[in-house]
Amino acid sequence: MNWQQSFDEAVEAHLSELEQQKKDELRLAFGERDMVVFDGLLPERLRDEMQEEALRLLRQHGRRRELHIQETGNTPRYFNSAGRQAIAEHGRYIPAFFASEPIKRFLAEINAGKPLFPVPYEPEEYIINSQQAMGDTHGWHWDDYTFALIWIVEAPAEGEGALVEYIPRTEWDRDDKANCVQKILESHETSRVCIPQGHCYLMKANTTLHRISPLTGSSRRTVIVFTYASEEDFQKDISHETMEQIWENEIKSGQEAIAASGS
Ligand SMILES: O=C(O)CCC(=O)C(=O)O
Ligand SMILES: [Fe+2]
Repeated sequence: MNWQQSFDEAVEAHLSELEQQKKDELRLAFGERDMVVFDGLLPERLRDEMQEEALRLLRQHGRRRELHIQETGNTPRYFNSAGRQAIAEHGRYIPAFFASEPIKRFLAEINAGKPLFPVPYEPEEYIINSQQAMGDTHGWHWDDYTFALIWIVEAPAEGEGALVEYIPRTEWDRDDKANCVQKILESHETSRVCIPQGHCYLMKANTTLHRISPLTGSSRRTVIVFTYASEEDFQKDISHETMEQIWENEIKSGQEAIAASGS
């Protein structure tokens, strides 16, 4: 049995023990808010190994990001980050999680039976982000693809900010980049939640305006971001300006590596 098969077998056995009532609750909550927080997605051993892997990859391959993104009204991105390429090369658990069929099937159940697909754009498959300096924040934005599954590896201490703030069922008006975020903030109420370590949340991130508020203390908040596409995403012409700005050098060097290998 190869690594992916043994990972999937352990996940499948674990998820088969989850009660139908729990799954129904998650589906209803996601249907209402396009966002749901839960835990117990992985058996404890895999959860701990994946979290340790994320911290190791962040230590060894993390890079500082400090920029503002024009497409979302100049909102800030201040955090440390390890990208998809480094994770794919040096990680085992995170790539296996992303490719796991039992996990995708489980997420599809939460999504009222509609399937989730791997994104057709490698740099967005999975990323590790970490707010670790005072003021670090992942500013207001929408994602390019429909679904984000975010795994909390380190949660901020209570009262130290770094909350998930979100406004579901909102549209990214790319024809009004300068004001699109501000207009929504002024006309909608913001929900906010602190998500504990080892928990995760599923969000319809392309139609939910969201941010991680500034870290106000000395604790850290570290996450693994997994991105999945909906069937509709494949009918759209999705651009990747935000990712390309945050990951400019890595994406270029990845393309160079592909060009050099002749594929
Ligand atoms: O850190 C989080 O919980 C969200 C990250 C996020 O929104 C993103 O990477 O697009
Ligand atoms: Fe996002």
